[in-house]
Amino acid sequence: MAPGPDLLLQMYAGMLRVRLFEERVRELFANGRLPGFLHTSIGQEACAVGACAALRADDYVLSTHRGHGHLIAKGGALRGLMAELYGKANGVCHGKGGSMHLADASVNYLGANGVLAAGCVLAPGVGLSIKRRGSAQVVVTFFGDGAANRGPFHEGVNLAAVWTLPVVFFCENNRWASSTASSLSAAGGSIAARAAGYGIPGETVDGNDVLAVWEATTRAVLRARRGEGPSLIEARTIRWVGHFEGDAQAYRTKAEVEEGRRTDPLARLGRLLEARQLLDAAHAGRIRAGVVAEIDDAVAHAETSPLPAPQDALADLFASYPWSR
Ligand SMILES: Cc1ncc(C[n+]2csc(CCOP(=O)(O)OP(=O)(O)O)c2C)c(N)n1
Repeated sequence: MAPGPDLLLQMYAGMLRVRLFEERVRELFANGRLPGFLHTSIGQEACAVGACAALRADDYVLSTHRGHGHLIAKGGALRGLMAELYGKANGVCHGKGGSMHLADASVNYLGANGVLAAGCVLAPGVGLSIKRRGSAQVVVTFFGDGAANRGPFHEGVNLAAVWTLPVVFFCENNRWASSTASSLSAAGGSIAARAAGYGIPGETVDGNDVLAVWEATTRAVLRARRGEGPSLIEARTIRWVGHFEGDAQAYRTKAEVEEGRRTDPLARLGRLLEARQLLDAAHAGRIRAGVVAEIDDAVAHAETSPLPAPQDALADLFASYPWSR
């Protein structure tokens, strides 16, 4: 099982899109253009992109407080996402969700979530819906290593296993839950190993290797589509930036961030593509220019978009049914 040239290039462009989007968002936030609170996933792009590349368009994703990359990787348009971060009326949630409560039903992105591990208990519900409709869809729920220490993680995995639901539990282990080291808070030394307690497959992968992430997720997705139930993936990665924008990161060493940069998932895939003669500097430059133009367009669109009207404050509080595929 190996991705072909088109998929490799697609993953490269996808990681670059997430990276450059989030770098721009950090800049905009620092310049006071974006309201609210912001968590970015710079350094962790291989997780979102590798996992989502293993999905079909009609599969579902549940995300976290660090969810911009998951939405971009699931195919979300940058205009709607950026406008949402600006709190503007034509954002994906009409400016009422913001960074931590994004949702975009047009790409079956069922939502970022400010409540840690909430996606782990929402996912069995999505999985049950898939199963009852007799569809071959799958849901991937992303969560952090910190979230894996909360009760909802265990409840969700247990229920999905008992009911043989098509769920992929995808843990992005970036070593930290805010300022608490995973090594001090997660018993057993391995989150993937917790799968054994529920009788499902658990796998640890290098979360900075997009191919490894894609392969592990593809295995889990195929198993789910065959009706064999859930899997747990633990992708080990490194976030290069603070837990939130403005975090002084006094709890960790510079060496860790340097390690992250040395294992940069984007540069790593770039080297592989070059070695296979699928990418050269000119081609990489064109991909980058295309992504930058897309981000410039999203910023211009967001800047010129209106704020939500006060009289619409109570609109969209409840979803109409059926609201998605
Ligand atoms: C139920 C709950 N408890 C506490 C918090 C506060 N909080 C926000 S992010 C975070 C750390 C999350 O760590 P992890 O799950 O590893 O994800 P990461 O931030 O590393 O992506 C905490 C404790 C919360 N949002 N929800």
